[in-house]
Amino acid sequence: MRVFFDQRQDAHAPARELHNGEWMPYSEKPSRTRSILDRLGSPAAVSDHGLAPVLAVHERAYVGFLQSAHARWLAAGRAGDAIGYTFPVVGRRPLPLDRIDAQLGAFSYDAGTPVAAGTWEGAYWSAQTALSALDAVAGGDRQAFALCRPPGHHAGRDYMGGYCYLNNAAIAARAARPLGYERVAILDVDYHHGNGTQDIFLDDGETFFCSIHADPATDYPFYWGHADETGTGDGDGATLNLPLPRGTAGETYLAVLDGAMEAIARHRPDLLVVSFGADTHASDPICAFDLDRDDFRAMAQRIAGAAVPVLIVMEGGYAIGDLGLNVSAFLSGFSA
Ligand code: Q9C
Ligand code: ZN
Repeated sequence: MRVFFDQRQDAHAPARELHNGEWMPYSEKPSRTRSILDRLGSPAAVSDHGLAPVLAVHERAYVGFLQSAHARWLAAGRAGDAIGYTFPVVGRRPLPLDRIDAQLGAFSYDAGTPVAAGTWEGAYWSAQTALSALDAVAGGDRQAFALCRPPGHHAGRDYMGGYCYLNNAAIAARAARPLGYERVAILDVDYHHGNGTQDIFLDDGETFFCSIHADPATDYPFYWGHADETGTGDGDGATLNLPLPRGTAGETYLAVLDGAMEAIARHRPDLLVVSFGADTHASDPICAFDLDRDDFRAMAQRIAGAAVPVLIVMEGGYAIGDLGLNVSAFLSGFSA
């Protein structure tokens, strides 16, 4: 399976995040991609698809904010990474405020997602990586792996959060339609619920979104991912959330995945996009499932059983020492 990655993605390197009330080193580090590439070998080249596929998912004002936020943070006399502290999510009037702090709040929902000097460059190339892997699938590859970093599944049309800025999986899923894929399914197997992806496709009946994740009653992002969120309008029934308790191990997880694959099959997709997070592994430092590498391989075998082309998009996974082994175990299941 071809692996897509562009070195410019690693321009994104925030220093720290607010975690459990304390400043901690940022978990979503450039060394994540190095750990993975050490195991997977040289990546295929990423090509530039421009901004149009990004703007098919994200609001122009939000994209402009991402492009300019760090420069405007410095212009306001600040140092380091730009980070908000006021989040107008309740009521959220569309006030066109220019103040950098107001915009950092308006375009995000958490304090764990700073805008660093290289964030736009990294996020832009991460999205281009997903689009390039999509081209490989459209060109006949059975599967392709987009080594996206920064990840994307927590980012919505006009917001960042959870280490995510541009929603790479959503951008690829939207770009797939003009390539002839009418019915797309997105399976999100990151430890955390893919709230951004869910929001983007919530009222879209052609795109089926299914997520298996830690119960948001106990885990981030808390306010999305509950089992009663099933889609709205035309998308009624095209969202399926399968929350699981902390400590879930392989047997339970794989049985739930079987159910997810049956639901996906009922949608009759001609393309499956997998948002893959390795943060379900038992060794992940910030997550609490109990999967091992054999479980990762078994997951991929079940997904491959869908007999549709699969675009795999990297999301989370923070056990940096093991990350390359964990990701390559997952990918190996597609050829087993
Ligand atoms: N530092 C992904 O796995 N952590 N995102 C909340 C604040 C947020 C994880 C504590 C976890 C986001 C792509
Ligand atoms: Zn995650």
